[in-house]
Amino acid sequence: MSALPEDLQDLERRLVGVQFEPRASLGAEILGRFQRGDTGAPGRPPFWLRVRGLAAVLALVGLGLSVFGLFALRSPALASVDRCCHDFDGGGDADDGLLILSRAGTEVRRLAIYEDRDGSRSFTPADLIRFARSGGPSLHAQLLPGAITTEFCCLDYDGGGPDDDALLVVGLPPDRIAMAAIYERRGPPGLPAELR
Ligand SMILES: [Ca+2]
Ligand SMILES: [Ca+2]
Ligand SMILES: [Ca+2]
Repeated sequence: MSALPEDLQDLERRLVGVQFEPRASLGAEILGRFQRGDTGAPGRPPFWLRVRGLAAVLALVGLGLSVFGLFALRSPALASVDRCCHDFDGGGDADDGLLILSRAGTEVRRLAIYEDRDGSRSFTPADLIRFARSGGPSLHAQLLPGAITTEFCCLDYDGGGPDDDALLVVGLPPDRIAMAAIYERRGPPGLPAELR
């Protein structure tokens, strides 16, 4: 075995004497990375980055749902109208209100007339329904002598926007209503084209 040259022998001794010891702060550094969720695994984004990505996806989904909800709420399919107060029943006091649920500007789904008992000038639980119907116009009481037919014009009763609707009420004073329907007023008073 040939002996190493003098200069290489010195280098060998120094290499043998080298000892690898972790620095005192290494444990804390590793623990810190773990607590931050940084696995350091190659080819995989850090945990916090994945959480951020998930949050972004959820935010986008939420935004989509919100926009959908907004469109659903703003859907022009149905409109509700609450008009108060007039003397619809002929009793003498302007204490009656009209409720209508309709396809905006067209078909009337529900129509009701209430007495605004609490004076709120809107339909509230304290009020009394005097007349209610679903679907098309129909007679709810026999046309007794003394029935009064009154036209109220013109307001936006169907929720279509313009104040172009008339309300026709057959009242039995002082507080009964036999029939109520609305129609679009086109031209001078006369027979309505279509009661709704
Ligand atoms: Ca009344
Ligand atoms: Ca009320
Ligand atoms: Ca209308």
